[in-house]
Amino acid sequence: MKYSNHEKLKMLKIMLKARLYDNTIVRESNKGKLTGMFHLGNGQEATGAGIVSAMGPKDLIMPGHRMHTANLFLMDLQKFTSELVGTINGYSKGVGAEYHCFSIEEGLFPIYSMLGGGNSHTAGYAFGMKERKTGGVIISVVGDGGFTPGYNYEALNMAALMKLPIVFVVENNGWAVSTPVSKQAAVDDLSVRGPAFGIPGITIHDGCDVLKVREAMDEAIDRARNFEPNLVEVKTRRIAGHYFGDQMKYRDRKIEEQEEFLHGDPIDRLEKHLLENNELTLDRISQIRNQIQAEIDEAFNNAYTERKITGEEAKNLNMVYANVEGDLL
Ligand SMILES: Cc1ncc(C[n+]2csc(CCOP(=O)(O)OP(=O)(O)O)c2C)c(N)n1
Ligand SMILES: [Mg+2]
Repeated sequence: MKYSNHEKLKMLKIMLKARLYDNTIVRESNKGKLTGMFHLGNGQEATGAGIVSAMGPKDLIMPGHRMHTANLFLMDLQKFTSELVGTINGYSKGVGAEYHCFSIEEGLFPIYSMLGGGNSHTAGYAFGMKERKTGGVIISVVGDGGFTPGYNYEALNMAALMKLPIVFVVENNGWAVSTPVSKQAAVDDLSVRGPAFGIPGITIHDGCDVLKVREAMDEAIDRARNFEPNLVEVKTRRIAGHYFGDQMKYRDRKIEEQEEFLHGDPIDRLEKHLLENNELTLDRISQIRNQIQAEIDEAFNNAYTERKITGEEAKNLNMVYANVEGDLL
């Protein structure tokens, strides 16, 4: 087996934490304790877990907006939760919420709202990393929808020309809100766009298999570290709506099931693999789940006792923009 038991357990814990966290967002929203717009990653956890478990200490990621695997693996659980609840103890003092919660120090690059446009920012950052010889790589994730606008291709072109230490990841979950990928692209695999600009592109068709994603990311990150930018498309599935509360009237679940749209649950699949190889027991799984859930509950309960940011404070731009001094490089 390519990965040790320790590494596989790490991937399982990353996926479980994100799943239990997303389920907690649903539970707390239903109770009326949590307000805001949330993008859930249920069913897509293998993408984030395969990526972040492959990252080295000097690497950064710009995650997708529903990739809580990355937030929860790299960031402090309490500060992330405080940010979601909107308290001044959060990463961005409660003004960033889920979408704009970042921490460069911990390896998390901010998501740019104009989806896909972040690829230009990360390419620029990769140029800085190369100039400064940090030895790090940046992993730049967008969804299938985010990868549609043209500015993505300027980033691919510049990365290829300047041989930047960057891995572009497209998390293709089949949907951009209510638009299926077949209405956004005339090709089956979005990875063909890499070679068009002179960088390798691969598609992982079974993106719910975390070990396959991890293997591809190990290779992709190695290449990028040697200044060979490349593109990885992960085909996965969006089980939930675009945002929590989306009724998904535009989807026909029966047709999706008939078309074998469902790849299986990535967490169940890894657990099954570990159980069959006697690398894990059912007791241990439930112990791990209970422990993670207790930590999540504690983080939410603490956040509810913290002071929420006021409307006036949220409008204060000094709380949004950093003071940048000196040479950016
Ligand atoms: C350039 C741009 N167009 C539209 C939007 C509005 N929007 C927010 S999320 C989203 C869907 C993005 O789909 P995708 O990139 O596939 O990510 P997914 O939500 O499926 O994870 C859209 C269209 C946006 N943020 N940026
Ligand atoms: Mg999508």
